[in-house]
This record gives sequence, C-alpha cells and structure tokens, in this order.
Amino acid sequence: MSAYTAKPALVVIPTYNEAMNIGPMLQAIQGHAPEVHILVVDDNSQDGTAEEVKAQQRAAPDRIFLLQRAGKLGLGTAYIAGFTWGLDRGYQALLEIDADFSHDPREIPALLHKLLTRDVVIGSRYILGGGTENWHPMRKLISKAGSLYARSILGMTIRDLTGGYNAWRADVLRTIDLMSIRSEGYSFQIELKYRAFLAGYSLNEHPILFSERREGQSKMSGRIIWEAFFRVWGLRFRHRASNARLAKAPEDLAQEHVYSVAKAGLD
Ligand SMILES: Nc1nc2c(ncn2[C@@H]2O[C@H](COP(=O)(O)OP(=O)(O)OP(=O)(O)O)[C@@H](O)[C@H]2O)c(=O)[nH]1
Ligand SMILES: [Mg+2]
Repeated sequence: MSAYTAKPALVVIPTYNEAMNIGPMLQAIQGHAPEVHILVVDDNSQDGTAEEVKAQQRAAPDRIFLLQRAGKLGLGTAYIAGFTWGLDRGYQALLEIDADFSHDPREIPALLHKLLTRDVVIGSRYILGGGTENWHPMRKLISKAGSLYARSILGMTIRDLTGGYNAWRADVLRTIDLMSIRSEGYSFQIELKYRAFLAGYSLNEHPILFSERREGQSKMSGRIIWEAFFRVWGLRFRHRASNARLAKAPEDLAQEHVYSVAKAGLD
C-alpha cells in the first residue's frame, strides 16, 4: 500500500467544448477530494474550455494539469493520452470522470478508498444503490440493454460495462497495453474493463447515480453506439484466440500469473 498512498491519485477528465462545466467541476473535485491531482485532456475545444482550465490552474499549478491536443481525436485516445501521462509520472491510482457533472465528484473519495483493496473500481448505475436520474426511458433501455448484451457476449458479471466513472490501479493500466486499444466511446470503456478481466484483475462495482449533463451538448452519437454493438464481437474473438494461445502454453501462463501477482504484492 505504501507506494499507492505516497502519491496522490490522478483524476483524468477528457473535454470537448465543456467551458461551462469544467470550471465548476475542477472546483467541486478540489472541494470533495482536495488531495488529488487533476489532468484535463482537451481536444482544442473552440468554446474556451482550455482557458477555463488555465484560470483554475493559476491557483493550483501543482495540482491541476492540462494536456492540449490538436483537434477532436476521440474519447478513447484522450484517455490513453491522459493515462500515459499519469503513468509516466508515477501516479499509482488513476480515475476517469466526465466533465459535465453526470458523474458526481462527491463519490471520488469512496472510489479511491475501495481501490486500496481492489485492482479496479467501477462506478455502476446498475447495481443496488446505483441509478440514472432524469433519463428518458428509451436511453435507459439502450444503456441497460447495451451492458447486458456486452456482458453476455464477453462472459463477464460486471453490470455496468459502458460507464466512464472508474478508478484504476496503475499496475492494471500498465498490463493491459493501452496503446493497442482502438475503441472509442462506449466500447473503449467496455474494452478497458474486458482487458483487465482477461488479465485476471479483480473488478469491483460501486453504486453511482448518473445525472443528465449539467450544461452543453452531448458528444456521443449513433455511430459510437453502433461501434460498441459490433466491437464486442471483435473483443470476444480476440479472447478466444488468446485462450487458444494459453491452452498451448500453460507454463507461460503460470509464469505470467506469478509475475502479475508478484507485481501486485509490491504495492
Ligand atoms: N478530449 C476529448 N473529450 C471528449 C471527446 N468526446 C467526448 N469527450 C468528453 O468525454 C466526456 C463524455 O462525453 P459526453 O458527451 O458527456 O458523453 P455521454 O455522457 O455519454 O453523453 P451525455 O449524457 O449526453 O452527456 C465529456 O467530458 C466530454 O467532453 C473527444 O473527442 N475528446
Ligand atoms: Mg455526459
């Protein structure tokens, strides 16, 4: 535990045109979890999002960081860039959260506390105590059915696979080879969890209440929903291929397992 507690957690926030949300969100995170560091990954938003971050950064230059990318490159690569930035700097716990207040920053301490004894903590709308607020019944149905669909194809027991309010131990993110992930949007969230599951890490769900975004517009699209719909099959076939590989090389598997357990024990 010592390495984990020695360095604060890093909260990563991807933003695209979130100027009205990001200032209050940075304030709220600092209010509820004053010890964390925050990295905003902004994709050249044209509404002044980066300027809002810089304004807050002046008051907390050692705790708020900004990664600016050239254009809208997608949620998945924004997280890969943010996680890589954090891993390179030795953060031992990294947390994903949206900028728009759909994810209540009050839950950050609870998610990080659970992470002390788990590898991954998933903010979950679909376990007891969790839920969605003010959602159109159709959106609720699509989201719930999407998680159920992915869960049954991938053979996982996690109830909320598409959510983006999750805490990760650095070990897990290092092991799952972030750079090879090509998914975007919801399927990015599914793939991260699936890779951690395949690598044998323990995934634990923590109930969260998901609210409608506070300001601004959604960046999700029908294309992103369809991407998730088809991509889970690709993930599953890759899983089958890796099972076949492991069946051929049980000694290698044993080696890998011992290695990951030993690594986990170091923290
Ligand atoms: N850097 C970056 N951030 C993005 C991109 N697309 C979305 N985001 C951010 O990712 C988070 C989630 O996107 P949202 O549009 O809120 O998606 P959603 O929560 O599924 O949809 P709503 O409930 O309608 O808001 C927000 O903080 C967005 O600003 C992108 O291409 N690049
Ligand atoms: Mg949102």
